[in-house]
Amino acid sequence: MLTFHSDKTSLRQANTELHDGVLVTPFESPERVALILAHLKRSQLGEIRAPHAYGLAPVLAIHDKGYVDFLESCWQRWQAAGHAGEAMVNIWPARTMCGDRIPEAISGQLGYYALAAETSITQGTFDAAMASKDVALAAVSHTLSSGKPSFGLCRPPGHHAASDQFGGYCFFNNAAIAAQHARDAGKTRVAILDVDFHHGNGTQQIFYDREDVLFVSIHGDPAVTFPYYAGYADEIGSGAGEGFTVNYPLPPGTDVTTWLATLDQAMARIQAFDPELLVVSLGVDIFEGDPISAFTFKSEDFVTLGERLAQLKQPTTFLMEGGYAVEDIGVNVVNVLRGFNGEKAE
Ligand code: OKP
Ligand code: ZN
Repeated sequence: MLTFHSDKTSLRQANTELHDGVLVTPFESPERVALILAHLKRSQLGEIRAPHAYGLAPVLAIHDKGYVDFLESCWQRWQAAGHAGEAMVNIWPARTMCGDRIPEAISGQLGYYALAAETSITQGTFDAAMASKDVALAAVSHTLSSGKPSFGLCRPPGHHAASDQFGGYCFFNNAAIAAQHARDAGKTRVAILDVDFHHGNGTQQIFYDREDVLFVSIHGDPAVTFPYYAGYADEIGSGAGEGFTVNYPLPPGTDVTTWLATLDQAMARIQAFDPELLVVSLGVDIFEGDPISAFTFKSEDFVTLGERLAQLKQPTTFLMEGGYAVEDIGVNVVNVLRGFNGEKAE
């Protein structure tokens, strides 16, 4: 399977994440990509290619222009305002305020454009996000032109990024940008299956009222886990999009048998939709050893996941989302891709 990767994804080198009330080194680190790449090479999964630059047009097909301008200028403006640390949010347009005004000051704009506080913005964040969506676009373009599967080693991840909000380590919604690219290339129906432990609230929001992009997600129950305010089973889409958002929240600690039985339901829904392309938001944070998640996949279970997904017999693009157990991240990702290819675990 062809992998797409860009060295520029390592330009995101944030030092701080607000976690459990402490500023820690971010879980979403550049090492994640390095370790996946090393393992892809070791297991000879196939060629690794760099994407070309697709520019901002495919981003603006999904994201608000004011939001993109904000991301591009945020770090400069934060520094110009004389703030000492990395750019991070500490005030929001909360439910009890009007909320629709965009303030002038960078601190106020951060609250307008942020959906969570853990994710800081710093030098290189925008460039890495641009590289990440280029990886997604190159991967999906390869699948579109060849019908063959591909893997986009995106970083930063994308599925929490909404049309005009960043957070949960995400800035541009890579899966949404790729799906829209496929629509613009003439594919009528695109399915996005999100298997990351966390609900892809951004992807859901972007396509909530659309019937041409099916969004199906299996994730930790938002009643007790991030992102808390989206991913409930009764969120099914709206207007023309009603029935084209499908959420399977599962309790923390859910075993692999239950998870795979849920995948069967998700796949039945995808089959009924009859897509022309499948985009998999591939988070391997469903692994038992993940430091911030609570499902129980073992490394060999990722092979089973890949095998099951191959049964959909769709042109498929895998895009990297989460996964923070760095020692195991390479084997877990490669196992999904091997399973999909009909190969055994190592
Ligand atoms: C990004 B992706 C854990 C809080 C969670 C943010 C999680 C972002 C996950 N104590 N904070 O979906 O893997
Ligand atoms: Zn996740």
